[in-house]
Amino acid sequence: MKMTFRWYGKEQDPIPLEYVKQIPGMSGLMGLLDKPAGVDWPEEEVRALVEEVHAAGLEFEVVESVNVHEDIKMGLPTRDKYIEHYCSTIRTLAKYGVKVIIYNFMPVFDWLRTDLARVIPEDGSNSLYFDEKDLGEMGPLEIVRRTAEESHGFTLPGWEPERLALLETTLRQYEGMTPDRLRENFKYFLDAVIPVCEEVGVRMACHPDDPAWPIFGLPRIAHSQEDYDKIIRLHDSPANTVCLCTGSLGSNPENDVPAIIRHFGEMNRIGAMHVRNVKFLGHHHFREAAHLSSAGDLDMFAIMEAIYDTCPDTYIRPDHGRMIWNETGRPGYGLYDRALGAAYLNGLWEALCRMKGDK
Ligand code: DNO
Repeated sequence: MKMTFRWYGKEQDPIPLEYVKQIPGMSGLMGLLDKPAGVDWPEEEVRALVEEVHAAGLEFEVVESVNVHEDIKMGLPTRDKYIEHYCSTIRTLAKYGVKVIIYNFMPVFDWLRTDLARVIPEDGSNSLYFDEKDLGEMGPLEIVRRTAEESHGFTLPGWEPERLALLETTLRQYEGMTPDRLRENFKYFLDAVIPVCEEVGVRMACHPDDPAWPIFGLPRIAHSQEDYDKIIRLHDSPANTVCLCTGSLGSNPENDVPAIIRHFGEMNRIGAMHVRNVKFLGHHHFREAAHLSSAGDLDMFAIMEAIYDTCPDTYIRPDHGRMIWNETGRPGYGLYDRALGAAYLNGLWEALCRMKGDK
C-alpha cells in the first residue's frame, strides 16, 4: 500500500508540500495540473510540477484528476478532438512517471453536498453533509450558487467555474440521456484511451458517483458493484480500473464496501483507493465523519483488511477530512484531519501486517 495525499498545486493549495512530507508514512501525492476538461496538458508544465514534487521528497505516480470533457460524456461529434487531447495527456504523464489517472464519468456534477460545513454537535468540528430533502428544495442552479459561496474562495474539485458557467445549457443537452446511452459514450471513450494506457503503462481509475445514486434526474452509472462490473466489461483490460472511494460507495448502506473491495481487488481492478468514513442520518441523508470506525458507520478495519488481502500494492489516500482546530481551507481538504486519517489508516495497516505475519 502506498499512502498518498491529495494536493492541488502551490497556486491553489494552501498546504505546503513540506507539511505533506512530514505526515508519517506519506509516499507521494494524488495531484494535478489545474486545467479545464478537454485541454491537452502541456509537457513543460507537467515536468515542472513533477520536479517540484520530487524536490519535496514525494512521489508523483497518481494524477487526480484528468477530467473528461462533457462532449465526450454526451457523445457529441466534437468528442474526438477532446479524446485526442486526453490520449496525448496520458502519454505525457506516463513519460514523467505517472502510473494511475483518476477520473469520473458523472454527467455535469462531480460530487455533491447540501452543506459544506455542517457542525458536528458532539465536538464542534464541521464536515461535508448531504440531505436529499434540501436538494429537492434547491435545484441545480441554487446548489451551485450555495456551493461556490461556501467554498472559502477555493475552486472545489469537480466544481470548476468554466464547467459551471455552461450549466443551464449542459443540463438541457442531457435531457433524454439514458444510462445505456451514457454507457455507450463511456465505451467509446474507453476504446480510445485504454489501448494508449496499455502501451505506456498507465491505469485509468474511475471514481464512483458521489453520493451513490442519480441526482437531478441525470443518469449516473458508477455507484454499485454491478455498475462497475458493467464498466469493466465495456473494455476488458487490466488498465481499466476502479478508484474505489469508500465514502462515495458507502453513502448508500446497501453497498457492502469491504465486499466490493474484495470483488475488484481479486480481479486486480483497483487502481487507487480513497478511504474515509460516513455517518448515516437517514434515507439519502449523511454526513462525513472522522476516519476512525467508531466515528461513523463504515468498518474501517474490514476495509483495510480487504485491501490488505486482495490489493495490497494499491495507492491509498485519506479522503475528505473534517475541519478541526480552527483550520480554514478548502472544504474537505484541510491538513489536520486528513493527517490524522492517514496516521490512523497507517496504524491499521501496521497491525494487519503484524497479525498476518508480514513485516
Ligand atoms: C471529491 C473527489 C472527486 C474525485 C473525482 C475524480 O472530493 O473525490 O472530485 O476527485 O470524481 O475525477
